[in-house]
Amino acid sequence: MSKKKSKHNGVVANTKLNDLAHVTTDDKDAYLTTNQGVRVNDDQNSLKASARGATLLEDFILREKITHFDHERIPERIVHARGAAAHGYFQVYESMAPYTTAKFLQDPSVKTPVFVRFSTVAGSRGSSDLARDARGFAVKFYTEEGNYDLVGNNIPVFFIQDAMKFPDLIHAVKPEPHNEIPQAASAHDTFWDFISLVPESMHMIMWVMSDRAIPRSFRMMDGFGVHTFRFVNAAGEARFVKFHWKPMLGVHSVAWDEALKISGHDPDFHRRDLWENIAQGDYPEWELGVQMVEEQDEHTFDFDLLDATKIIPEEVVPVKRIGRLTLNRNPDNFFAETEQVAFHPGHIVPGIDFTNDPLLHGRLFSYTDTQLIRLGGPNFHELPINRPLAPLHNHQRDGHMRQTINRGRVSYEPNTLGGGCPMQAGARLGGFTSYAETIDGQKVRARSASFFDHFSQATLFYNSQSEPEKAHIINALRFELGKVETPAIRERMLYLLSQVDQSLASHVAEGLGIRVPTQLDTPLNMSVPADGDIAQYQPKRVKQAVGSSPALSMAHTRKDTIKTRKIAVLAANGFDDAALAAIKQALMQAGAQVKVVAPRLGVIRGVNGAAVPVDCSFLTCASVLFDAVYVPGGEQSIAELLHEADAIHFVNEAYKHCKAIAATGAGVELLRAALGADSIVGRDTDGRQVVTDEGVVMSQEAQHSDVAAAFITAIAQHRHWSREMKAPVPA
Ligand code: HDE
Repeated sequence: MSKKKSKHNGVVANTKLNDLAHVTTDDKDAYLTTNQGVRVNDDQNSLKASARGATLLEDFILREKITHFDHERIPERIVHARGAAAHGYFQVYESMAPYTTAKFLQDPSVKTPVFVRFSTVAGSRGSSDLARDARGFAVKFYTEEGNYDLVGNNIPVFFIQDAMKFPDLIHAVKPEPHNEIPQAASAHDTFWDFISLVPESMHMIMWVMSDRAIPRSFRMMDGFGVHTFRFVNAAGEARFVKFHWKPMLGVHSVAWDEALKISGHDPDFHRRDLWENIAQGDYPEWELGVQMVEEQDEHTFDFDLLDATKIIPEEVVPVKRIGRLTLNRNPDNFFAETEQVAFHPGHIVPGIDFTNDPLLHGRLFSYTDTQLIRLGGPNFHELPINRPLAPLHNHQRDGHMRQTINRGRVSYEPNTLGGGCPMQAGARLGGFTSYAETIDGQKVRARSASFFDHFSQATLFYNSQSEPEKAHIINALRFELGKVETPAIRERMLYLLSQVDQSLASHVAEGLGIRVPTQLDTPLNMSVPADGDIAQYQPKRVKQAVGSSPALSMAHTRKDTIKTRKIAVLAANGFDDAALAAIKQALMQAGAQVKVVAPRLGVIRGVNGAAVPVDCSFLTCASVLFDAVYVPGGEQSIAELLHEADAIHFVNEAYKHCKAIAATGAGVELLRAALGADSIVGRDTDGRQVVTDEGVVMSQEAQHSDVAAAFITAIAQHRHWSREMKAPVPA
């Protein structure tokens, strides 16, 4: 284990990578051996009694190889099975000493190594990245004081308030047990049956039915610690804290139709996007933000800080940005690192502490328990990816796959034979000391009355969305409930939605072809103890401090960069190479990635003779894998593309998904063929000017110097959702 420190007495950026290097191997110039190191002479044939004879049990090489193969799999995570991860580092902007003693939050010159895993929740390991789902955002900080895990999601609230309901929630959302259908989807009866009976889920439902649940990229989504934690400073003063990760590229999502198609064209879309961008040096970055609340203000909110179905609106308590996370290295081995990494919200360091959130407390039990079955025993912390960089000394011994060789006869405390070692460390020596919170109460199975406002923040979320975002939520609910086969579940859900927003419920009902019920036969909340007071468990609205929170809408996210955006160029032989070169240069200068899509693979030649390699053909990629499309002119190229149904479909589909589209010279003809004369194309009257409208940029001039800038502005908007309000595009 490396103890290397920088001159600032901090952990240097790559300390964890140095640590992993000790166990990382490659096979360059090596001979094939068994696991015992014996060189293998024939890896093609098993040992037989004559060439056509029976295989001999004696063949220890065959037996070892097949036995190891038979045991290659471990149970996938029960939730968050599908994921991708990367290494990087975290750096604080300025000392957080006034608020916390956590060492990795003190010195801006210290780069703390991290390993970050993103995931979907419901699907199996091999499911599509683009499922409608929350995304896990789990960060392991290898700090000087031990590992700190911030195991969050890209949604700031959760479905349920108490850990007791977690297995029920997950059983409901997972594929149904009789036929294991559907994979990685909440659009089925058992999920909505459960949700319709658990109104505390309504706030989270608004988020997962919004486009937040279909991110454009892991690199373009928020992260949240969800629970309220505590910061504790050197004076022992505590403050409540909520954690936020804010992506430097803004928060962006794809369209639902697009998500469905990406799942077919590239189910590894998010995984690939993360991998490729890190590999090419476009390192994803997030800022860590904190919302801090003084202890004495605990009860000043219109919700309970311990209730994981609530946010603190940013307009009420601003987010202070305190540091930056950079992911700059892909793992070497998916299984050893991404699959075996074991996160745990209970992995905290001095200066950070828990609150009494009952969901968090269940998690504090669950994560070690799950590793025991997944990773096979109590020594999972010794796996290289899980090992802290901080030195580790205790009297825990033995167990499956123990790696450490502990010297000496002492494995107990107190002892004299070992000189009393390892010694307890007082708080001043960095020993973890729990915050001395006063707890005085009766032992009860109950839920606090302060947890029963189930709808106000769902309404706040809905009210804070732009019109296109609201339309997407309505469509998502129409889709999900449309897949539900039991009419009573649909009706119940509509009633619940009417408690969030009447017009939302009516719009969804219209799509389902039924009415919103005006009352229910049973109480709203059916999650009630057998002898509980049903009335006490029913939702109660509390007046909110804000009616709308702009921070909740992706419409207000960062829209001033096209860095790492993927732009497709549609071209064939005879394309206008000068026009392409100019636009490509401008796009790449702004940080975008440009790919040439053509009828066939190989090389295409421009009118001026330039030879351009084709990145993919219409068969091997699709518009849904790109952020924008450019069609350069060139009569011959456009003539060929006009006969290529896939080229027309490409433009059409990009338009349908509200992406930026540019065309120059004869390229405008392809737009006309795809979008029709009634579209913006028809408005290009004199042909010389640059026409831009809702993200479509074109000029009939072969090269117009204003096209690139207008196109870049259009791409930076991410999507031009206003197009959806017009005639639907059949793509
Ligand atoms: Fe988890 N969760 N969870 N969870 N969770 C797991 O631990 C659990 C919850 C989250 O990339 C499991 O190692 C319970 C909230 C992430 O490896 C398991 C409850 C949030 C990951 C588990 C929750 C999360 C997990 C499965 C309710 C957002 C993936 C595999 C009491 C703040 C971490 C594993 C990774 C994984 C239990 C609720 C986030 C079974 C019991 C709320 C990001 O232990």
